[in-house]
Amino acid sequence: MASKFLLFTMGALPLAQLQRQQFSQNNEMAEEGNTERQAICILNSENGQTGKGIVHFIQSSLVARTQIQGQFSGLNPNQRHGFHIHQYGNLSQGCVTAGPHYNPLNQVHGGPDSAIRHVGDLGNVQADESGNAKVDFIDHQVTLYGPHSVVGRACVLHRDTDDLGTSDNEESKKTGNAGPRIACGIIGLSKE
Ligand SMILES: [Cu+2]
Ligand SMILES: [Zn+2]
Repeated sequence: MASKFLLFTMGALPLAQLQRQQFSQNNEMAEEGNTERQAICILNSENGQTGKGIVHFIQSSLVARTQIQGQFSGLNPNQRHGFHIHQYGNLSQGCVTAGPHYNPLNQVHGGPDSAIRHVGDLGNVQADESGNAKVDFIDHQVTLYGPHSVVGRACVLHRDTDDLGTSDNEESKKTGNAGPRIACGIIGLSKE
């Protein structure tokens, strides 16, 4: 009797349709952000440079802020280096093809704590006397979910210090005068 009943209900709602419904429900749950997402960016040195690093992005849900943890080496000792998310995950010509700072809201350049900033503006990493640096902070604009997700874009480390948009020149409002790109990598989904 049970199998006859099942056949009857399946006849009323074809199996393919049932599977489609299940699939879209699963997708919606993922888009609602009920599950944690993590991403990783492995920054390799540009030609002739020594800086490199690994950065982890951790976001427990769509509405949570993103934790960003990174380790860098081969930097200029005791110097701050600009660090950003750039628009494209295209490193075919090196870091230059990553394009400009990721800026989906069409704002001017700032720092991570600025009210007005590019989404990709993550400030600077401070190198110690050995040229190593660590960062561990929560960012309020970077997300791994939805249309402004940074997954598939690039993280870029610069030779110079990002002035966070505070200098009195045009470039400050675009790039923070962080200078050439010394290392970069593509942000990809990861598990841990
Ligand atoms: Cu940059
Ligand atoms: Zn910027």
